[in-house]
Order: sequence, then C-alpha cells, then structure tokens
Amino acid sequence: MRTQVVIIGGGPSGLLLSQLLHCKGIDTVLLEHKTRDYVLGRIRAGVLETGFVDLMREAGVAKRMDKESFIHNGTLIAYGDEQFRIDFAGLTGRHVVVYGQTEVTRDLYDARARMGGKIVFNAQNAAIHDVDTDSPFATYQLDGTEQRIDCDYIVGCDGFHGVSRQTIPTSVRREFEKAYPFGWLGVLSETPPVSEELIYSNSEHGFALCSMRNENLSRYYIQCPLSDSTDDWSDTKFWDELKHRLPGAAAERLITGPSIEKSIAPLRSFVTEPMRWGRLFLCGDAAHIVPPTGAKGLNTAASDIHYLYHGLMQVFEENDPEGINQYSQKALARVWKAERFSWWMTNLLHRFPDQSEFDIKMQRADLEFLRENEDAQRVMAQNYVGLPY
Ligand code: RFL
Ligand code: PHB
Repeated sequence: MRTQVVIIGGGPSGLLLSQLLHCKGIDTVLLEHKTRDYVLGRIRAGVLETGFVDLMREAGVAKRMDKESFIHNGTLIAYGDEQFRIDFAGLTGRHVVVYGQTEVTRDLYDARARMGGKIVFNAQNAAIHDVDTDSPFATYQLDGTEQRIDCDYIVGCDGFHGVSRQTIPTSVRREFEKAYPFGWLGVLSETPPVSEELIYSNSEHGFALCSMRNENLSRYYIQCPLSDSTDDWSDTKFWDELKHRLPGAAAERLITGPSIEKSIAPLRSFVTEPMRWGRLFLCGDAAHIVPPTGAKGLNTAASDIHYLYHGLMQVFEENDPEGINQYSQKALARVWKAERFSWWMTNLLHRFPDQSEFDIKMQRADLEFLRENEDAQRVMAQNYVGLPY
C-alpha cells in the first residue's frame, strides 16, 4: 500500500491532522492500536482554547461543538475560604470553550468515517522505517499478518507511551522531565456543576478542581498520593474530601451523586527535542506532556498540528520544505511556554509533601499578589486562553 502521510495514533492529534489534510486532498492512513470505543472511553480534557476551536472549524467538524459547547469568560481561584475571579474577557478580550475531549474525538471519528478516511484499528506493533531516507515506510500487524505502507512522511501522534518518539536515535534525542509527587483523582458524575465557571482551589488538604461537561455532567478532581488506587476512594470518601477542599459556600452548594467514571492520573512535565527527525514528525503527547493544571495538553497538541499541517501543505502544494523545516523550532517555542505556565499553575495550587512553612507562605503571597494585581491577572489570563500560534 502507498499513501502520502502515515499517522500513528488515533487520539485527537492524529485524527485532527488526518481530517485537515484530507480536506486539502492529501492522502493519509491512520494506525490506531486500540479500538474506537477504547479511545472514546478515556475521559480527559475539558477546556479548549479558541485556536483549537478554529482548527476544528477549518477541518469542518465544529457543527456539534458550536451547538453544545459552553463559552467561559473567566475562572475562579480559591484558597482556603477566599475566592477571586480571573476575568478572561475583560483582561484579554478572549475566552475558552468547555467541550470534552471525548466529544472532540467522537466528532472527528464520525467525520473521518463520513469522508471515507483510512483508519486501521487494532494495528499492532507499528514500526517506523527509513525516515532518515527519501523512502520511509511503516509496518504493523493486523490479525496476525504483517502489513507495509510506503509514504512520503510519518507523523507520530501516539501519545506519551507510543513508539514514534523512541524511533529517534538517542544520539539525536534530548528529553527534559519533571515528575510531581502526587496524582489527580478524577470523578465524572451526572450532577449539575457546583459553579458556572471552573474553580481551581488550593486548600490545606490539597488541590481540588471543579469542572464540567454540561448542565448535568460534572467533572471534579482532587490531588491524591501516587500510591493511591481508585479502590481506596469510595464515592462518599471522594465527595467528603472534595468538600473539605472548597470554600464553605461552594462546599454547601455541591450536589453529589454516583460516579460514572473514576481514574487517577500521574502529573508530569516532559519535552523531547527535536520534534522532527528526517521524515518523521512528533505531535501532541508523543512529544510533550504537561500537568493538567493549566488545561494545556490538548491545546498544545493543536498548535503542533497547526504548524505541521501548514508545513505539509506547503511542501505538497508548492514543493517548498520551509514550513516542515521550521516545524520543530516553531512548535517547541510555544510548547515551552505552555510547559512554564502549567508548571507555574501546578506549583501555585498544590500541596507538596516536602513543602516547608516558608514555602506555604510563599504560595499564599503569590495567590494574594494575583488576587490584587491586575497585571498579574492579565498574564495568567493570556496564558490560560492560549498564546498566539
Ligand atoms: P493521546 O490522546 O494519548 O492519543 C494517542 C493515541 O495513540 C494510540 N497509540 C498507538 N497507536 C498505534 N500504535 C502505537 N504503538 C500506539 N501507541 C499509542 C493511543 O491508543 C491513542 O489513541 O495523544 P494526543 O492525540 O496527542 O492527545 C493529547 C491529549 O489526549 C492530552 O494532551 C490531553 O488529554 C491533556 N489534558 C488536557 N488538555 C487540555 O488541553 N485541556 C484540558 O482540560 C486537559 N485536561 C488532560 C486533562 C489530561 C488528563 N489526563 C488523564 C492525563 C485532564 C486529565 C485528567
Ligand atoms: C477537565 O474538565 O477535565 C479539566 C478542566 C481544566 C483543567 C484540567 C481538566 O485544568
């Protein structure tokens, strides 16, 4: 088989890129090692920058999103019983959009199916070959039979645990990592959200986040030890702990109910450089991870896709490699700023096991400065709504 671009990984990055390229007449084959239902079962991002929304529009997949998503013009920051608002619209003239990654992925899968996009599910042992030559190819197994696809370029959108990044020789690849000493326990419940806007809360019991998917679907997170498993957290224990971590008024308003999903995610900052090796490009979580505190993971994947999509168009339509040559440098420049913001938000809002009383005073001073200083709020708002591409 032959195609122009092989994409490894059928998460939001891979799907969005294949949809955008297909709309411009560029042929792709996407290899996903799980099933569609498995991918859609993962509950992840909820907050989209407008840059992401614009790309969905350009890909012709924004119809349901435009109808069912929610515009958020601000967010609430709490510490102890104190609470203040960051007014995105007033400070930057911009907003974010609340629409779940599951829905984004579902819309993209549906669009790919409507357009006859080539997606191979259950593609096992995908491997990348000869990307340092002009004739790269990918191999994989389907139902026990070895398959081969020749192509012009290969794009690794296979997430943090994928194979693409490992294909880049260690002599070329540099990795930068910071692991945090806690995870996030997330609960999805069919209950009305406690607040119209997200609440990020720093409490003496640890971090909590109140988020949502719609009027009757709430998403809550609490910081928990990495050694915990979901079995350690009954619904009752989760709701009790969440209430302890919210300002009194919010805790009183909180409507609880049975969880319909519960999971624990570790928190990590990670970047690999470069994001291109020969005819292989890395996008999204395959190249970088942020702790979810700044809601930047999926949004940073989207800016990678933007740069690569334009670079690939330029090389296929005009035979000009300038865009793909610039890809790694341009993507990384924005990635590192998202890393900084996510690291800063994580440090501002969590309790660290080795935190001294001095450290806690510093964190509180940081929060109070943010509360009182409009310039600091503007910097935060600019980062949260998304830096320009
Ligand atoms: P994904 O979503 O991990 O998809 C990778 C896909 O590749 C497949 N795969 C392979 N396929 C073939 N062969 C192989 N060898 C393969 N290895 C892997 C996998 O099955 C999968 O389908 O990466 P992608 O597409 O780059 O998307 C990244 C986002 O998923 C991620 O950045 C966000 O979810 C991060 N994130 C958030 N981002 C935001 O922008 N806003 C948010 O509000 C936000 N909240 C979150 C988050 C992530 C979270 N967790 C669980 C880490 C909240 C949480 C709790
Ligand atoms: C979510 O709704 O899942 C969510 C929202 C904001 C974040 C992280 C996750 O910072």
